[in-house]
Amino acid sequence: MTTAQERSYQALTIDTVRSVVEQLQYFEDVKQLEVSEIGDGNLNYVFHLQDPKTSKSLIVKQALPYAKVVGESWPLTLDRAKIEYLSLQKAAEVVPELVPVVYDHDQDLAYTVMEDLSSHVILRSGWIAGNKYPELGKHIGTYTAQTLFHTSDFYLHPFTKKALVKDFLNPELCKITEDLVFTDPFFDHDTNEISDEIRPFVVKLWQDEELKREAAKLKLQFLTEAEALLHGDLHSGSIFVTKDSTKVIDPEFAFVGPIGFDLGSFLANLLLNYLSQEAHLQKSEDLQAFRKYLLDISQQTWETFATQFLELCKTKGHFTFSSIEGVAESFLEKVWRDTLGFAGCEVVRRTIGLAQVADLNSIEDAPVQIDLKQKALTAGATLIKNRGKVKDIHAFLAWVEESLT
Ligand code: SR1
Ligand code: MG
Repeated sequence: MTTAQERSYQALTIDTVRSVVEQLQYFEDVKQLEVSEIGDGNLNYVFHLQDPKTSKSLIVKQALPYAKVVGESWPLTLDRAKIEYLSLQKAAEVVPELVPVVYDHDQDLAYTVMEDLSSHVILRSGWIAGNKYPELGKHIGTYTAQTLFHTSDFYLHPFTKKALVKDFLNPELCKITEDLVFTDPFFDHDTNEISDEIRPFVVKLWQDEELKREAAKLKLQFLTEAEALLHGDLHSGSIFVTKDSTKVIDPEFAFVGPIGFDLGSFLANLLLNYLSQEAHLQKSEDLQAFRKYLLDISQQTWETFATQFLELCKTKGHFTFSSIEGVAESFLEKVWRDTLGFAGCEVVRRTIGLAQVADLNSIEDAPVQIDLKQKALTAGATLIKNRGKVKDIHAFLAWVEESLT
């Protein structure tokens, strides 16, 4: 069925995209703009517009009515553009320095005009190249603590919270996650991409009843726990960085869900990079130093998140029980457990599922790639099954050093 919104929708082109920025009066003459389509994600068009005289530039991101990664055979709601726009607005209320500036949004054409972040690089590419971003842990810890606390029941009036849940219902994009993260990788599903060499290893995972039981519990949590407004897809491809700046982009999967999902997605993609560095960094001292950096980032992320979230609960919380010793603390223990479990699911799906990661797939030495994928799968399964046993960030760091180094 075609919705009214889809009837007035047209995909923008290199030529027509100029007209959508004209009314902003940001550029002197839109006819002079140099325009290119630079989208390399799975779902959208991303146009880069630049005035060659002044070097002023903007990004126009437009949702397509299907998933670009698969093609027109996979229709996908345009509502995600509005969800992304609203989510960026919400994040800008509490962490404006950690998200791109948004200039305009059109619901019918499903585009958003935003700050050009070409001075930054995508974190995944930066990490694969072995570059360090020292502020990243503090930034992602702050981003998660501030966005998640301020949209949780610890802060919001129950009526406001329910309205938030309603405003951010995102059933189609949630279904993608429910399938691609929490279901398909645990079964012999045709969305998976599994080479013949690792298939026998994966078949053993599919026979692991305990793994499936625990993955099912995590999927049920994702389906039912409306704890806070999540980014919903916080992997290293959704983060732009420089040495001292971090910008979180692409919250089109935003919805009100379990807090550990955002932290778990970030941690999982960090772990995948940690593993892959065995192939990317040749010198053992470089490898050791980079892995130490990644562990420091994971520690700083969790500690910044937990410290700020707890402090906010005690000082700004409207939840009647917040001041009772142990209430916020035990909630954070639950979030930690969930973080590990969700990280495990993300590691598994990024290794054998539909949307895999360049960290592993760019490794040219096939036997090394196969070995690292098997290590990743073992690590993911361990996190899912043992999430209740890895008590804190220190135990997690010790486990990574012992099992993945
Ligand atoms: C069909 S979309 C595949 C993946 O790309 C997005 O970035 C999400 O991670 C999704 O799971
Ligand atoms: Mg994305």
